[in-house]
Amino acid sequence: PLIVRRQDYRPPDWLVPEITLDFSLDPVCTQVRSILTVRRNGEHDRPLKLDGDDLTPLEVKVDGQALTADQWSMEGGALIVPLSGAAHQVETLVELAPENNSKLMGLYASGGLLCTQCEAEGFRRITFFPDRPDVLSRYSVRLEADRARYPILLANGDPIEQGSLPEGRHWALWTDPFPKPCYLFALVAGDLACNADSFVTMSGRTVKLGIWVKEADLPKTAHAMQALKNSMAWDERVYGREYDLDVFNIVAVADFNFGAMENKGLNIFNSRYILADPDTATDIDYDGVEGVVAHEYFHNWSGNRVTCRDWFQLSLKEGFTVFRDQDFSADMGSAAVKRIEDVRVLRAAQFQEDSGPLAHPVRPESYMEISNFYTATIYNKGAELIRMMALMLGRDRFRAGADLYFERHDGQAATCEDFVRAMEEGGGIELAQFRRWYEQAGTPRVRALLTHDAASQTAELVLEQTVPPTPGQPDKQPMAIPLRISLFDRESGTSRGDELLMLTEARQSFLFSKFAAPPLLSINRGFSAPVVIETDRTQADLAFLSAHDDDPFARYEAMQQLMVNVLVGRVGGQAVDDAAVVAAIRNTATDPSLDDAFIAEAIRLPSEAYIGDQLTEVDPDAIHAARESLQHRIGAELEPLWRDIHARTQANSFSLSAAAKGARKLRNTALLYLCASGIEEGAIVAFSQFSAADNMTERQAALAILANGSSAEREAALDIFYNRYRDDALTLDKWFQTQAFAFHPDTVDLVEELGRHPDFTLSNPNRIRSLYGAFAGNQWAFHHRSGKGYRLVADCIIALDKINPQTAARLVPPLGRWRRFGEARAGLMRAELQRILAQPGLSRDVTEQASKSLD
Ligand code: HT7
Ligand code: ZN
Repeated sequence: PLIVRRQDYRPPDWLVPEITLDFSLDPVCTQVRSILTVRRNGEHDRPLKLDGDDLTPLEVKVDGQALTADQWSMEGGALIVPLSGAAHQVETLVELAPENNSKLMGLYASGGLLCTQCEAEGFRRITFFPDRPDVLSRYSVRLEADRARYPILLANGDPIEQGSLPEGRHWALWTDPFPKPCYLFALVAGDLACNADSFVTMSGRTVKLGIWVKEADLPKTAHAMQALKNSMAWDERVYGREYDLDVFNIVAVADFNFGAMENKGLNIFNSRYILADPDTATDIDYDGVEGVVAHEYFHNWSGNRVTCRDWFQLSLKEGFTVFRDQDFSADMGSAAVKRIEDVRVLRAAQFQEDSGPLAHPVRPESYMEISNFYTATIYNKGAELIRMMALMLGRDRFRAGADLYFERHDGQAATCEDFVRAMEEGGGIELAQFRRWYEQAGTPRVRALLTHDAASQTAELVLEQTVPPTPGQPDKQPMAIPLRISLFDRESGTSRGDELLMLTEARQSFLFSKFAAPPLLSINRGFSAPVVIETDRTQADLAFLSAHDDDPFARYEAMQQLMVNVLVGRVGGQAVDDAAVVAAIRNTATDPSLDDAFIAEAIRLPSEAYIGDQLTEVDPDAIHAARESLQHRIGAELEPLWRDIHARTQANSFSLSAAAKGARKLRNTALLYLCASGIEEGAIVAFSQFSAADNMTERQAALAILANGSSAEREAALDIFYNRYRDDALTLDKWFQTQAFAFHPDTVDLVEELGRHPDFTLSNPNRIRSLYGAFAGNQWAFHHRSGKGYRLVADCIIALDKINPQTAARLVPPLGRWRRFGEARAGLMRAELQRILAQPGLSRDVTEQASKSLD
């Protein structure tokens, strides 16, 4: 398959300033007539090339004249039309069968609706068009459909007119005044109910807001609507960005390849990021709704008004928008806890990616299939790059840089370089070396050694950085790494405050004066840079920081490191004492100055995968055993404390306040430790929380704890849960997911069985992710020494590739981590990758992921 390279970028040969689309909608046969106003771009004699995927032109006209078959040609799905003049009107007609579109790209049917997904290259499955983000057009869209089946007809922009037609059909006309790339095109037709509201913008315009769902789901849309209004106000307050159309619509659909899509004025969402009520959504789900609604809304400026020149610039919109949504969520709740959660996600997904065969820079150099590049590196590491620039600039100068970026590039398709230059010029900073973050893949490692000289009363901090080799990049240059540090006095437990050090060399030394006694180093506070820090701090040092560090992230980090040291030591066969861990947990859990949410984060054990990431070779069984045994010890040693906390955090009524959410988080952690302690009535306590809970956060946590064991309560709870939610797809996903995540010796067999369950289907990506996605993230179960876990996931990839290659390709990376798992497992994993690659007719999506994973 063809490789697309960043270096080969060339401006489009033809521009399309205007497009008129006419849809006659029907699930079996939809007709799409499009009229493109095309304009030659520069001096050349190249023909017009209109991308197409699985399309057959039924008519081709130029300036109103039908072309004969010899006046156009097809080239790999694209329509080639030689044109003589500087500007023409080109008209095509195609037919689509949305009902048969299982790839969920282009126009497809979901739960009785017709809807679209065009990013990255779905528009070419709807009509012939130059499907690239630097071709911006004004859209006028007419939709026609059966009124009884599709009473609501939505498209981008503002509604202009609507009317009735014979034979029970009706039509609606929408126009979007803002030129946009075709990946932002959208339409929805269906029987939908609306949660209608409004927002008055900073200049006094009233915007009509609509969240469109199935009638029965309307009561579950309140949280999303509030999140939307909060996002609109936040973008005005923090970035001075106002919404620009008269309407903003969101539609929730059940079958969706991703989280959501920021189509101009018509966002389309995976229903799991819209629907929430206490009975079915956990606090994490509620936060997900808020974060994704904000993310898609913020794209209106960072992505839509200023879009990407080409897909290598994807992080321009995604990294910046993730940064914006993280900052928004931090403002809406606890900034400290949000930062901890974001770093946990970064480490779990992006650090893993960066250290494996699929590592790539934030601005990649090449791809086979762009859908494979919607990665944690583009999104989450991309957001960290923006965060580092914001830190180096400070709030006001960062805002000046962002203002310049939006003003300078409004209505344009821009590059990452444009963004960095705007930060340099608007913010007054030089970022030459910093640009390496966009170019070099791999997570930098920083070794920090602090020494003290009593005679001169100075402390010297020596920092050494290395950036590991990654595919195609064997040698790396030093990065510009902003590190927030602080030096603590061991006697008083206080520090002189925060300092920002810029590490730019491979090795650099920093001198600090007036330290009569050796201070203690707190480094990468707030996780100021996405790096791995190595220090020689002792367990006593870490325990000290876990009690005294005034930076919440650093305090959390000290706790984590304390635990990691014990676990890694034990996996390596050392008899490491855990007394410091138990004491630090007791200390943290009883510190009245800390809030419940922070305590829950700080006292939680690192995941099995994270422990594996610290080792040169991962032994999933040894890691599982070590972690379980430490969990048991913490549970048993502090059993009365867990009972107290579990009782104290019980609420009388449900609330979504930060305090109530924090209390639930801590209550679930207390239940986990209490059950891990080995008390006889553990399963009964968990079952009673499961039964009495008035909310999904406590119910699912109790179910997950029971699912780890083999009690009678386990079966009872799973049955109750299934029977209660069997008709609610999003909640039934939790039933599959909880079992796939379970630390149970039989998980691998159970997942095999669940794959044959009548409620399991390969046609719904949420269901696939809840079973196979969750299972592949369960290190102990997935890496079952039999290799059965690998076979199950590979079977799923092979079957799914024929239906939905994009979702299939997302299951490949866990198999690609074979280098880290010892010879026996590596051999089994490689064999599955080879089996996948040997399948006839394999998609480009899976081919790219599997072949790179074997390299
Ligand atoms: N910008 C959106 C990306 C997206 C997507 C990409 C590939 C295939 C399907 C997709 N659905 C949505 C999501 C976002 O980042 O906001
Ligand atoms: Zn996005």
